[in-house]
Amino acid sequence: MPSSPVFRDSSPAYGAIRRRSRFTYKQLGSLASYSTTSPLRVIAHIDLDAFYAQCEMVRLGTPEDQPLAVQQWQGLIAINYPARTFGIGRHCTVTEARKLCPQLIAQHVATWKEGEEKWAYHEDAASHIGTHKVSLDPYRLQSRKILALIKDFLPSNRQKVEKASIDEVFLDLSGQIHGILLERFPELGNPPPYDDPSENLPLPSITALDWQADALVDLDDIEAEADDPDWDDVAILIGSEIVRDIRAEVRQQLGYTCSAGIASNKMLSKLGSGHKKPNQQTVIRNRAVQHFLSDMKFTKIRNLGGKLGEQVVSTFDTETIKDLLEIPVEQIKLKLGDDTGIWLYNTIRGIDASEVNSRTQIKSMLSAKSFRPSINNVEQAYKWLRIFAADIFSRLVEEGVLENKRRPKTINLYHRHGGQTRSRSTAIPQGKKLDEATLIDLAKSLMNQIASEGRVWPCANLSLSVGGFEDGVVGNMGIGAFLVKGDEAKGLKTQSDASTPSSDRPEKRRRVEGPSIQNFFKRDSPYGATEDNDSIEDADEHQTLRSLASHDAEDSRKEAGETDFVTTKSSETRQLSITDYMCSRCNAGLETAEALQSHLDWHFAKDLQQEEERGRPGFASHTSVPSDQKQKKPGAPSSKKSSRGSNSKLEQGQSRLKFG
Ligand code: TTP
Ligand code: CA
Ligand code: CA
Repeated sequence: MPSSPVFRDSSPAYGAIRRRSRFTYKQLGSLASYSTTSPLRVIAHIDLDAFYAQCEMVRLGTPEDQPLAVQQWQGLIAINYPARTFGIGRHCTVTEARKLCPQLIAQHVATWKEGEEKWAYHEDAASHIGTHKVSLDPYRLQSRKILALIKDFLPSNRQKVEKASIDEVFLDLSGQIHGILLERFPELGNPPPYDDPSENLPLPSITALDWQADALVDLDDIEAEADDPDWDDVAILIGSEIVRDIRAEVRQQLGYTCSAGIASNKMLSKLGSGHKKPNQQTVIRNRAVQHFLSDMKFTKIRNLGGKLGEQVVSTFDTETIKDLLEIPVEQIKLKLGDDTGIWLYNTIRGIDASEVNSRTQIKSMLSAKSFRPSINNVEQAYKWLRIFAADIFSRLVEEGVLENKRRPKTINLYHRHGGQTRSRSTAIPQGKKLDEATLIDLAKSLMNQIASEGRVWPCANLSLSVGGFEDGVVGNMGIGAFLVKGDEAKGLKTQSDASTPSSDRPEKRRRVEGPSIQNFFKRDSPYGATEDNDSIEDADEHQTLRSLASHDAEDSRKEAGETDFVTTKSSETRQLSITDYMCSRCNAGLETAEALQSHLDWHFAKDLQQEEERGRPGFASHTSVPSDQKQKKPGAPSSKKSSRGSNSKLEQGQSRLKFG
């Protein structure tokens, strides 16, 4: 039977069902206020294609079809799509990659050379792992430019943009779409019948939507494709138009291609952006969600890639969403606890009410290096501390430390010797302008304190971090403070709040915890409560672990934005497959024991950093603080020391696990 809209409208049987929208006036209104429960909500996730590789291509003016990979020591950390057609992946060494594709350009990442003041692209960097440290500054810079362009593209009062990692953002387009809907469909502006907002809207006055070249996920019920669209379809279509325009703008202005997902929430949009790559966007309409999810492994969902996902697999003995859908919520709650259970139950049904969080303030910065071979004296350590300080200071300058916009309160040094880790931290003097020399002096003095304990050499890892960021003091802002308007004025309000005596206020205010599921993730993975991780500029309190890390060797991947990252190569004598070593905390697969150790160092340093930021004395789950150090003298630097005993959590990850 033909089912044209005309036919249905004229048929009493259909007409009765379909004359009005499934959505109410009230729900339409909730779109304007970015309500996370609005059924018309539209969220987009944009992820840059082969990001570091594209950065190098743009910088070098490389032709589009030229295979190019970004090299870090002997490994590859980003591979452009032309190079991928040769079978080159992150698992390849440079040598292997060149065999697969002799015309490959392997561009080494920029490095800080021991003793130099600034990072640079050094021709011979790959052979100097001992004296160079990776700099990701060039990529951060591009990342910032892209983010700024995306923001600028959106109406100034509608910029709900969350930076989720160095190469991805979430956009909540709801407010903007609400405006466009009212413009295009003036009938929506009419008052509801009987002035009752719970009345259903009229159906959209169009029957066919033009999705252009978007990858459209099939509907749950294929036959339903012939049905008239409802307002959620129209809203998501407008969302996909906006995203298409943004992508074109990024391409045109800055030369980058990206992929995107458009859906009703963050989880789905993120899955969407990875669905078709490169340079494509995928739309997941509400009516297509079940179909989209049903054949998927739930470990692909953000937050389920790591330890939690593994727990779910072993608890319910399945990897598929389809199987999990059969399990009653009570049973899931029983096994995983109420919060996690409910979260999982909703998630596999495509339900996710998490907010797109547009705060973009950094919470901490970390600069670190794992030494192979280890370093043996304080002079060598100083050389690295100078580089760390320069690295951190250059990022502080970008954060506006010179203008006193924001400044860190504490500095922390983490040191590893053998199985033992030590950390010292101290306050950064607040009275005077913060400069690089001050950071170096503080770092050296922390180093001296650690060294004075004896038995600290050889040292296998040093990490320097600053944290406890505070907004600048209004009184110091000079005349500029009187010449502000709009958003800036709002910013100032925050600053003056922050300058009240309780120095922790801004951080505290942001630390409004969501349900305890958030805490579960915090402990579970370095990527925190979202899939994302080490977002460098967006330190979201809900994702405490996503702070600023500029690691070295294997560690730059942590800025990538993926839960299930693979490590880069660190040694030429690699025999084990990439997943031979698993991190017990986040399930990352590491290829060598050293890489795993570096990775664990990273967790450890991040944990310490967080504890410092929270001002909590304890660190029970990961370290044992010697009793003589538990009592901290007022004003004395805090000190932490731990040894990874057999009962230590970190030790577990060192066991060798075989996965295929
Ligand atoms: P991804 O977004 O995971 O990957 P990608 O942008 O290279 O490729 P895709 O087109 O599939 O999105 O990571 C972003 C950048 O982070 C990547 O270009 C390099 C860096 N990175 C690492 O350094 N190591 C890693 O293991 C991963 C996964 C990423
Ligand atoms: Ca990417
Ligand atoms: Ca990414």
